[in-house]
Amino acid sequence: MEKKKYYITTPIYYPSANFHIGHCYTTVIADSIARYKKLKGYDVYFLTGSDEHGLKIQKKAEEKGVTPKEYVDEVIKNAKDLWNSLGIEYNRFIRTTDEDHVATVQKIFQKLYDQGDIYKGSYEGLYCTPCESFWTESQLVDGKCPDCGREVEKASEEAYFFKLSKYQDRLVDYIETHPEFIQPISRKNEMMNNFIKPGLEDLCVSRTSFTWGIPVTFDNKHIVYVWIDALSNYISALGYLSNDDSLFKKFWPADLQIVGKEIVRFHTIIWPCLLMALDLPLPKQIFGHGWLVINGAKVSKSLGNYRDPREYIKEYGVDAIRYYLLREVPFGSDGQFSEELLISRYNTDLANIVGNLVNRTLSMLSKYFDGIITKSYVQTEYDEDLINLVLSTSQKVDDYMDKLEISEALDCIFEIFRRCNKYIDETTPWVLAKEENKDKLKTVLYNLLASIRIGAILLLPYIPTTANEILRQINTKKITIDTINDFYTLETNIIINDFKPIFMRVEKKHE
Ligand code: ME8
Repeated sequence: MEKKKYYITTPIYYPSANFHIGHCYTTVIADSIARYKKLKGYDVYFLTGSDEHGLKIQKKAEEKGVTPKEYVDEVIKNAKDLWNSLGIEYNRFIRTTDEDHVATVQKIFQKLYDQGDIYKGSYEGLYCTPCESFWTESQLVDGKCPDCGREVEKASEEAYFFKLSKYQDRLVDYIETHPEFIQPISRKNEMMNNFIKPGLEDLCVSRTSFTWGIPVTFDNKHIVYVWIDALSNYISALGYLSNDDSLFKKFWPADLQIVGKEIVRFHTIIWPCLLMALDLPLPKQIFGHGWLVINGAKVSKSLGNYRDPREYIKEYGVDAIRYYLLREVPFGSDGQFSEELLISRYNTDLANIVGNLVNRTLSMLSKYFDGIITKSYVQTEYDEDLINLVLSTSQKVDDYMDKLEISEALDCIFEIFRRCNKYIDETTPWVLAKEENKDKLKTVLYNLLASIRIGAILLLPYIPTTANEILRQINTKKITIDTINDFYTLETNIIINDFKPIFMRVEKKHE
């Protein structure tokens, strides 16, 4: 039987500066969902990338005395290094400077022009002559240019426009008949009431005032401006309008497109209208998540209020960061990021609950049975409750993941480890050892390891390094999802591998 397919995307981020913890947030979440789907047997395509054109990048490069391409190449090298150290398993990292993307964007622009959805007009805006930039009223700071603080003046330039207004009724109809399209639901209401229903204006899709962009083939003093270039990445990456569009045929429409709440608007208005104009199906869901904030302010490039995420990974380990991003903030809401909270999550959940449990259990097995896993027929009165909880977890995780309640799914898996710690308190293995009650002791240690094995498999999508290390220490070969419905799958007469605590409690290392 052909595997079910799943296509998931993150936004493509601006490489005007190195990626920060906010970019890590979206990407780690998408990666965990992709890994979860793979674990469940789906054929997954996971796309992320970078949005490399535009005046801001052109200016940054000029300031540094390099070409825009040289400038972004450096940032992208760091970004790929960051994704690598965060364990991001993407299928493709698309760059809008990639040749195939450029070619597809040019074909899309041409097609829309040929069919009358793009037309020539003039763009009116507030222009800062020294910066050669157009601004909107709301972008100005104290009525002046937000970049240099100088006066701006009304100006107009020739530009191409996309007929967004033509698709308004179809868009309203689609959103109303597809309640799952924009999630969470609050964002759907906001889009409908604040932006769509008041009326859509045609969108300016080209510029002549700067050059760092994709040239319009039929009028090459124009470059494609922002959204047609950026949004098309989700289909150009799969080979849309190219010689080989097999990936496109297989994976489009996307199952899930994750974006931060500030760009929901572009993804739920411009993007669907563009797809309608291209006569393509719409993605099944756009999910707009909340922001990570530090001391009340959004983590952002322009504020620069953050440290390089690679430093956190070096100090606390990759899974401390992944776990924090996945667990701390309910998906959809805003949430705090701070080193104190990161350390506290690390110590209470990772070190105390999981780390301690695995280490205590393996130490006891090593001490009492030379590290050999065995089983006996003697039972304890606490087994049934433990086993029931462990075996019921996978379904609960699936239910949460279906609703993208990732923090809740993780908490539910941790319930296994918390229950195991309670089981140790209930059965007191050290007392069983003293009483030479070896059969009962075997049962207790087997049940603990069997539960830890299942918990570790369930953890694979979220904190894969830790989950794999636990499975390695136990030395089990039963590590696939189809082995977790039978509690007794854990092998006997195997010797556990060398082990050491997976997490050591940490103190803050940085002011
Ligand atoms: O908007 N909290 O790029 P960008 C959570 N190139 N997520 C955050 C965040 C924060 N504080 N800060 C950033 C762009 N993000 C465009 C997108 S898509 C076709 C084009 C994440 O570099 C979040 O996913 O400004 C947000 O939407 C994205 O980074 C913005 O990245």
